[in-house]
Formats: sequence, structure tokens, C-alpha cells
Amino acid sequence: MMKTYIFSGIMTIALLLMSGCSQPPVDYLNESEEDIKARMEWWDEAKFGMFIHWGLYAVPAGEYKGRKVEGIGEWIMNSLQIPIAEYEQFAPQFNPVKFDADEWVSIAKDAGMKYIVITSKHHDGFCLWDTKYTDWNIVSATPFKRDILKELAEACEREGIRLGFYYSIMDWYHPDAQSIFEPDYNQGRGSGNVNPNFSRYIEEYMKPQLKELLTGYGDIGVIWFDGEWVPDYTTEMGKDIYNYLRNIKPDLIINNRVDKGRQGMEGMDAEGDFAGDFGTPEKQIPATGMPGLKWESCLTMNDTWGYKHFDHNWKSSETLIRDLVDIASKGGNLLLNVGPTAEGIIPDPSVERLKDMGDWLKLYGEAIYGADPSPVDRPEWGRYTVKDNLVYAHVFDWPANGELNVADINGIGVAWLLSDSGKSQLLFESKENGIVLQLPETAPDEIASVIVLERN
Ligand code: FHN
Repeated sequence: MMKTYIFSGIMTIALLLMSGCSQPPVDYLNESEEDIKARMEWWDEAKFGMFIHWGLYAVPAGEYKGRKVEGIGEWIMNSLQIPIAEYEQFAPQFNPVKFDADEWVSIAKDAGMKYIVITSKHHDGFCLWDTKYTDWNIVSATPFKRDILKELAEACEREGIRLGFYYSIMDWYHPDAQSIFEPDYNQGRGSGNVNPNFSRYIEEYMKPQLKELLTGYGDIGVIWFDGEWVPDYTTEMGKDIYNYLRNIKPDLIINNRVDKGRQGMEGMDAEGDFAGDFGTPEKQIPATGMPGLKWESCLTMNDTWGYKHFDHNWKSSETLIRDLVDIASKGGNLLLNVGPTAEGIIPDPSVERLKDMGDWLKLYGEAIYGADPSPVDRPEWGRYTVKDNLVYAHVFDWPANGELNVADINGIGVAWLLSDSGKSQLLFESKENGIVLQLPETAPDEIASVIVLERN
């Protein structure tokens, strides 16, 4: 398939003239803490989102010409060194006739997720929307011919779920961004081998595409960058793009990977002056969170982001629920991934786990949504979250003797089981090393029971 790109220099000038763009750009890199807090309030409250990795890589689903990729499925083009001319063959095979945006949004909403971040363009450069800037997209290059992001945006709007777009800066397909060693898509990256036209990729492709995504798909909440590690991309580019996007949509939230923010400490260089609004620890939960910073752990449910037909290494619902509690107790958000199949189906094991998480959150969500991190070290039996004058004790290990030692975080007047709508008072005794609660013999929830401690 011919790679057709519309170099947009003339278009950019025309658009600027037509838009009557006369206001000088705002420098958002020095935004006040007050403005940042107001802009991120919905995100802070939300705590739990769905990550969706979906694209052409779902067609091979981790296996190509009899070879199975050992790593993550969405990297198959690089892992198996598939030449672009061969990888293009997946486009006419991509026809996700079972895709139903309302069903995906319903699964997320029932799970208690408040936002969705989907790969608009992953490293293979394939675009899941009807972009004007390349034919390498789902409408032009596949028999499906529908704008996935448009349908998802409309479904999210109907259900009150915020939508964000993942966008890979690294692009193995675009001639101005791809490795000069194609099909070795990463070879030489480490030695500073860069694409001489990368700046043109940024200015005449990446920025116009991001503007398409921010102005044509409703009230987009987040741009989630990735692939920032390539040597072609600089922190100066990142800070410029941060301001470029915020001047298009001032209330937009942008992750730290718009810049080189995750160098050093995984997820976020705490003292860095990078652009970006939150850290992105990946496939991990920082031991002590990221004190003083906003952050979001992105986790998989098995071992891959993009669908692999033979990855059956699913985490249990217990693990996933306790991960959510752990993250909330440390002040972070959880972005939990699903990798839909080439037909457009979210795998059953993912759906089952998400339903379990939603059932738990229907009972105990008040101890997660909008809660603040624990001001004290985690207890050996579980975690704490706090909200106003309430402390929530999330008990993973229910005491056999019925006695639970809890920290006296902000004084205690009354205590009850969150699952007990009647708020029957639990007996407790204040001792010098804290408070001892008298608990019923059986835990209300075998994964995580929640006790509320209310200050006098
Ligand atoms: O290379 C990508 C990978 O495919 C996946 O998208 C993860 C998700 O955060 N990010 C990059 C690896 O850090």
C-alpha cells in the first residue's frame, strides 16, 4: 500500500489564518498549584481508568509465520523484525465486526472505571481514527472503514465516562520518524542514530494529528504520550508540545511522557523540571507511592498490553482489587489495561475480573474515589485511605482472634463496617500504641473488608 502523507505546512498556515489565531500562546509550564489542582480535580477523584491497547497487532495476536513473540504483543513488528511491506498485510485483515463501543464503555463503567485511555496510534504508526494526514488508518486501510475513536468518544459521552488518547511519539512507519535501520526498528537508537527529518514529523504530522484528536472527538480529558525515549525526541520538543496542546485545550491533562519525565526513577523523576502532569510507573506500584506528585500506575491483567492469543497468565481478581486499594492508599490512580481481539472483543478473563472489581467498588467505592493517601505507614493486615474526618481501614487479612490493631490517625469516635448500612457500632479500646477494634468472626469480604473510623 502506498504510504501517503499530507505534508501540512501550507495547511497549517491556512488553518491559522482561518482560525483568526491572534492570542499569544500561554506558557503553561509555570502554572500555579491552584490552577493545576482545579484542572486535575476530576482525575484525582476518578482513581480508576481503563487502558485499551488495540490496533493491527491484534491480527497476528502474538504469532507470525509460526513464531511466537516472547514479549508484549503490540511489539510484534519489532520483536519479529517484520518489514513494513509485510506488516502492511495486517491492515486488509483488520475487520473488527464485533466491535461495539457501547459494550466496551459499559464494561468499563460497570467495573467502576471513570475514564478510558485508548491507543490512538501505537509504535506501528497505525491510526485508529479518520486522520487526514495519512492513509495508514482504520478508515482508509481496512475493510472496517469506521472511525473507532469517534464511536468510542460518542459512547463515552453518552455514559459520562471521560476519554483520553494514548499517542506514541516513536513511530516505526512514518518516513520522517522511523528508524533509519528499518526493519530493525530499534537498532542504533541507543547510539544516537536519529531520523534527520524527525522535526518535520513533529511539526507537520504529530502536532496536526494531536490537534485533530483534541478538536474532533469531544471533550478529551487526557493525552497519554509514550515512546518518548527515542533519541530523536528532546525535552525541548516535549515542553513545546505540552504548551501547544494546552493552548488548544487549556483543561487538558498530559502525562509525563510528553517529556523525558520518566528517566531516572521509574515513572517520574521526582525533582525533574519536566513537562507533564502525572507520573506513569508501568507494570509496578511504587513502594511508597510518589509523595508530593500525581501519579498513575498502568498495569496489565496478564503479561501483555496488546492481545496475544496464548497469554493466559491472568492476575486474580483478588490481586487486582488489592492493587487498586494499595495504589489509592499511596495517592495514585490505576490505569488497568485490556487488549481487545482483532474481532473487537475484550477477552472474557478481562471482563470477568473487571466485573469482580466493579462488584467490590459498588460496596466500598467511597473508600477509594476521592480518597486521600494514608498519612501513616501501611499496617501489616491491609491499607488505609482517608477522606475528611473518616479513616478507611481496608482489611486484607481478617484477624482470627477478632482483634484488629489500628493506628490512631485522627482520633476515633465511632467505628463501623462499611458494608453495614445500619452502621452498627464496633467496640474498640484505645491503648498507648493505638486502637484495638473488636471485630465479628467472619470477614464481610474475603478480598478486602472496609472498616470506617470516624473522628469525634
Ligand atoms: O512500548 C510501550 C508498550 O508497548 C506499552 O504501550 C506500554 C504501556 O505503558 N508503554 C511502552 C513501554 O513503556
